[in-house]
Amino acid sequence: MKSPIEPFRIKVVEPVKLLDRAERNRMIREAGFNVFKLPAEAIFIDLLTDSGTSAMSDNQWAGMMTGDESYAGCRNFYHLKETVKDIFGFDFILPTHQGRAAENILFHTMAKKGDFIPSNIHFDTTRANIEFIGAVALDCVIDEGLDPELEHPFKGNMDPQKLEKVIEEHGKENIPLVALTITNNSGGGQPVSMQNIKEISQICKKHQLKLFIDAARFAENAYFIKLREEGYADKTIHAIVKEMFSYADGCWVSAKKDAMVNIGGFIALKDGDLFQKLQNLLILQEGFPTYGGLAGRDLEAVARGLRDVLHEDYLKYRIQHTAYLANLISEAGVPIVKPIGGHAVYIDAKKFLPHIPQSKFPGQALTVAMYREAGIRVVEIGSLMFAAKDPETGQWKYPELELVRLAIPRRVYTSSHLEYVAEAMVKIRDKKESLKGLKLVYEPPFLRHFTAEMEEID
Ligand code: P71
Repeated sequence: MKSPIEPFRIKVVEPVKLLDRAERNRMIREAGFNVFKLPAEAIFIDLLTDSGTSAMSDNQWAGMMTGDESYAGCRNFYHLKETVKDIFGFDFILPTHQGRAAENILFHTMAKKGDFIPSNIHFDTTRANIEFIGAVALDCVIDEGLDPELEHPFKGNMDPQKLEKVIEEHGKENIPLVALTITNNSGGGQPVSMQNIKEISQICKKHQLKLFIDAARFAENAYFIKLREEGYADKTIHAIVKEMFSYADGCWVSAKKDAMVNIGGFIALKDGDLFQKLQNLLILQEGFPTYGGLAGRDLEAVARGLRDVLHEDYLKYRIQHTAYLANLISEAGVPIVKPIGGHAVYIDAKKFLPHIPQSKFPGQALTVAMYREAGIRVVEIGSLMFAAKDPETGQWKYPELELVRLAIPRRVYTSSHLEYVAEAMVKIRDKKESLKGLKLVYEPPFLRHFTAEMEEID
């Protein structure tokens, strides 16, 4: 596969430095073999997340200088409101400082203890916000979406029958809203089809339920619809996005992904009464409704980023860029999740390192090896992140999937950076039997992957 051509040129550069091997060994040891504890300056290529790590365009940076920092009614809010109306079709918008703040406000206002909230797969922060109020987050993705090797064009789809069953079992009065995560991050960045959005929306309408979209990667999803779904090849991304959201009552957005800003988020919706209710909590927790936890300049960068991301040449490059890395890794015989998602490549660590059992964290062993070998930071999405002790038996339960995610920041790394990452993978492949498992020496009570400390097992 040829490397895709970047549809931009580089105007500002940020130096990155590769520490030598001895220093990398020292750094990872001092970090307790936890890459979240590494200082970013010790990293050469950072694929920890695509969230808030993108490069803004000259147009976005120029917009930052037009920030109106008035407490109430700043012009950038009106620009963002108009942009959201034009792209998503929603009349009401509430800015938040990032995605999880939008989730907190939405679920605290709409849901209560004992409620049920179905989604294809809830992202971690969504699930945590739902569980925090005592409600239950239910994943209803199609069965194909749970098999890492199966090829399916829309593995992020929700199973309509699973949704109907949830409604029948728990009662529509206990379901404040149905959610759809596009693209489906926890399922490998897989898209949801237009047909599926439409079908889920029809089920919601039939039961008078509200449908909300977790739209962090809405443009990547729209591009997959254009590529893979019949009838959309000749439509613009703008038209596809408009149609996607026409089936929903609202959405929440972490603008740190497809809106290509370093911080920001929002809720957008149709219903004016619900907007009023959400606004009360927004004022309490985030700020006045025309800035909601952001500076005027940040609002402007979001408004401009939402337009930038609709450019088809950008999206074509974006999806090909991710696929370029995925194909290089896959051709080297390293097992990856298929088909290739929008924002990241996921490696199947259980299959790649069969000599390390899940109790010794094979995903984390590979994560450590990537840093040691080449100064690359990736993230484990496996037993370190998700294994839980059964409260009754005291036995550890390990997740089905043991993945390592290589998330690609937008407009930041060139194809030669990606080739360097793939070369590091090849070197690790050739000595994979020598990779060691790990044991925990410090473990916090929840979200342990962020602060846990480990040691290597000889
Ligand atoms: C990602 C993140 C960011 C992250 C979050 C938690 C731990 C590590 C990294 C954030 C998402 C997301 C979706 C679909 C809502 C949020 C929260 N993803 N929905 O993938 O992917 O947004 O980070 O702005 O609060 O690395 P927020």
